[in-house]
Amino acid sequence: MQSEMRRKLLEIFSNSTGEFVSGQKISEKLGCSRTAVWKHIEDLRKEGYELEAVRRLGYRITKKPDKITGNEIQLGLKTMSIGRNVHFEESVLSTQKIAHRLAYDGVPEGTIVVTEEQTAGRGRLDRSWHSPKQTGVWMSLILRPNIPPSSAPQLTLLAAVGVVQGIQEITGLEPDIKWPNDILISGKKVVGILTELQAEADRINSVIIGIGINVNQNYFPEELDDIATSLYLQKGEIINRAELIQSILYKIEVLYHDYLSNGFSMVKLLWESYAISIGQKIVARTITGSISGRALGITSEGVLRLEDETGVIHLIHSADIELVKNR
Ligand code: BTX
Repeated sequence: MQSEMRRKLLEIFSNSTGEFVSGQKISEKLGCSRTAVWKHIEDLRKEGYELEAVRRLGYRITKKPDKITGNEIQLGLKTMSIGRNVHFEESVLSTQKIAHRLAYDGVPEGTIVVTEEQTAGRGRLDRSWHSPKQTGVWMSLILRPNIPPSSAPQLTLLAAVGVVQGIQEITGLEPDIKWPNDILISGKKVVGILTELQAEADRINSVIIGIGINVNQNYFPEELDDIATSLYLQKGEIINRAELIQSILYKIEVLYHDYLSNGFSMVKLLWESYAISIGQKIVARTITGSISGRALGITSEGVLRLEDETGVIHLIHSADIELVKNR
């Protein structure tokens, strides 16, 4: 089916919010014959949509396929700018790489890069991010805030809050955040966030926020088995990834608008309410060594404050955090 026809047809169903739409109405809106409508409906079925057809009432979609191409993300998306421009590819090395190129080329703020599979997904410090086919959300979001580069870590925390809120809304699960960028459920990592900058000394050109969510995996490779989990494994149900992306993008947009108008305080409050490391004994492993102590909270820049055993307060900009279990 022509992609324009397909988009229009899906839009008609999306606007009818689950009610039947008559064949007559569809043929008028698409400007084609009833026979052509029937053919388009059959094409949707072939693509994995389930449709109910009732004489005199018409058609309605009863189940959408679990796809995350641009159309599926945009139909039903409530945002104004975030996710309005979608760059989708079936398989990529890393969505970050593509987003860097697009950001450099000047795409609008809010553009997202989404894929079904990454063959060289990246974590922080050149670590790899396991991104198997059709099971996760692997996406990069391009923002262009007018803030100094030193404030960019705040956006990692903002994205983490948005992702937690989206997961809560769609699944009812209650994830925790571990500073700065891990989202955990039952102590296992379900989301990783990687924030990268294109910036000059005192000015940000763009912030590229990479978000990796384990959604429908039912197993992990041995090396990740102890530390990783998916929403499916936690909830026991397949989760619709397009709806999850829509919810997360909306939450991020609301937070981002508030952040640009009123500053970091709202995000900070929300972030602290989801954070598990605050108030606890932790070990922070930085590239220069390890520091153990109690996590006091984050600064207004999003930097972690850690008090060691001698009472000295350290500001941690980047580290891996391990929670120390109370004996
Ligand atoms: P991180 O450095 O905090 O985490 C990477 C570590 O997490 C790995 O060394 C491994 O131990 C573990 N890990 C790898 N894959 C997974 C997984 N699927 N689930 C749980 N644990 C895993 C976190 O970095 C930042 C990840 C960002 C990923 C997104 S996906 C879209 C975008 N494109 C891209 O290449 N990266 C980002």
